[in-house]
Amino acid sequence: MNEKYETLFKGKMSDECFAKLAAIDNDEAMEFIAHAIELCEPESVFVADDSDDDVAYIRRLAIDNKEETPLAIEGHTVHFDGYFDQARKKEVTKYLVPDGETMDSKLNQMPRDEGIKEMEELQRGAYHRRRMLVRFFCLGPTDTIFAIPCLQITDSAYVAHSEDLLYRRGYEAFKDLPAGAEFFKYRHATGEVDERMTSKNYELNRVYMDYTRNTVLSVNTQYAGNTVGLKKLSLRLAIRKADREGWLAEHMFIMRSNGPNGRKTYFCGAFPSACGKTSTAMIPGENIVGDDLAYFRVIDGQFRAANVENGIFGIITDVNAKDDPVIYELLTSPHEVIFSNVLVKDRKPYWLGMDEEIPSEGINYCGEWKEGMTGPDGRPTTPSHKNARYTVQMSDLKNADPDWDNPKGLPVSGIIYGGRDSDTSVPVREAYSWEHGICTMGAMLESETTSATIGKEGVRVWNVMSNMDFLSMSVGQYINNNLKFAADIQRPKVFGTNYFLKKDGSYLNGKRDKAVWVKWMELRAHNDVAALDAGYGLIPEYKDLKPLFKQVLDNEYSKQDYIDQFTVRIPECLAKLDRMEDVYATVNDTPQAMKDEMAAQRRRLEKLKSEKGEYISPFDLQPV
Ligand code: SPV
Ligand code: MN
Repeated sequence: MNEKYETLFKGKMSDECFAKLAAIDNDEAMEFIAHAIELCEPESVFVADDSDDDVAYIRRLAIDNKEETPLAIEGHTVHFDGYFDQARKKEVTKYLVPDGETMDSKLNQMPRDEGIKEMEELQRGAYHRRRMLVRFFCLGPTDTIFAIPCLQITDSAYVAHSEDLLYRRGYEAFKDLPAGAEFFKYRHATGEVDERMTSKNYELNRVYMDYTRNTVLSVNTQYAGNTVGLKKLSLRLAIRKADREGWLAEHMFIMRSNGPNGRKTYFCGAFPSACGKTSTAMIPGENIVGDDLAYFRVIDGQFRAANVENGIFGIITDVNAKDDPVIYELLTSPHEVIFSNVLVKDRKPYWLGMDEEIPSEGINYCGEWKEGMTGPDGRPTTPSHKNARYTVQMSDLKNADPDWDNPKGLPVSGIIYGGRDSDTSVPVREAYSWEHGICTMGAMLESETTSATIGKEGVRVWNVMSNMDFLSMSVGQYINNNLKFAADIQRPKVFGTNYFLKKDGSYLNGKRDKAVWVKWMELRAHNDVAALDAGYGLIPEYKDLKPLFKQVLDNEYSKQDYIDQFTVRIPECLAKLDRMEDVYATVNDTPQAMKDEMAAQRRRLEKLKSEKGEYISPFDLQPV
């Protein structure tokens, strides 16, 4: 190791920690760590390896630092983010673009020099009287083609603890890293804190992606979506890396559906926040591989997906014993769980939709809370935040697929794009082809806004493959990468779902109906049942759904329910096409395939309309 680093490191850390760095001795990593010390001026530095002792130290530190507080059940802690720091913040999340480079104008960006200067000013001295933590992790299964080594620097033990639950350990992999090998790195600083250990200067929250250096810098925030480097900060870097190398990085769950005679069928699904993503990945009787991020590669002539993560950072709102039994049990028994932004009373966590009486006072994201209280912005408050979450590890999930860490990933039979609308799309439909699915389901995905992104709720927004917030290239290029991927092998079928159709203001489907849609997709993936041509995709026949409702939910599925749910709503489908044509008119590089698929969809829907009217019962459609 070069002498300058050696002197600097030895002055800030124990001999043991120094030895851990000396065993790595990667110039780029050492330079990044040295710069963080010089800039942020920590009182001391702790370097963790992959040992259980180091992981336990971080867990304890989160409690000693008062970033987490133990709850009554063993292994449970609660963490609070600041009142104004309850979700990702798009406005302050920017790409740093170097001189001479350009980026698509739809992406939030600023000149690199300016961004680095601002970030360094905000982070200068930010670790005063604090301990800097140096952590090594791995995205994807370690020592595989999927693996991306990552180096995280932070002064937040909550961030490092969350990463221990959510990601695979990566110190050993760093020791073996060849010089010049690519890795991702992050530097997060909490900034000045208030008495609740949340950032005082939340208006100076910044998240800057220095993508030409595979680096993300963030400051004055605790919320995991802004601080946990390996989650959404990495996804943006991974999308660019995948583009350079010819694979795909997606905002998708991976799950296994169990078909007839022990058949295992894997699905990946992209659902914008709060559209039923985790609950689809967690359907009782099926198996989860991962709930948020997937990398796709062609391996041995197969389309395969690996879980990027090792755990779940899930929305806790509406998790209850009836709707999400597996998660609910995990959250109410002794396992390692970090609850965030729930209500705590007498060391017990409470959240909206848990199906239990919620106390009228306690500690929550507002501090000391009482029913009827307004927040510092004058807005009404809730007992727990709608975006309150839990963090748990895969190995604690009873329904984890034993093969979830397969070094080759898992073979994908279907991709699901899950939108949210009350009046347009049927609960489940299948695309005619990969191109049709990517263009009219993935690239036309829409959802009503929810609490996971700060801003107005309840507005229908376009969200390409549910990856819009994380695109680090133009929309056209990203869609094209999806269209081109794995073109010379058999690709998965593509499906679209919508769990949120309404009639007279009430939902047309129960929360558990998604279990039936998944079973139908499983049968379709193997061409076991026929389907009806609805002009914008293929939909189930009543005769196939009726026995599935009986088998999966023990429900009698009525013809009327089927008609209400699967009527083809031509005016609404055409209105959606109008919206999408307007949207894509503003995209500079809309792929020709996208224009062709939209035009063909319009022709099919117009033809159906002229033959059968505006609202077509599924009983009037032909099987294909
Ligand atoms: C999402 O909002 O899509 C999440 C949570 O998975 S966050 O970490 O905020 O991105
Ligand atoms: Mn997500």
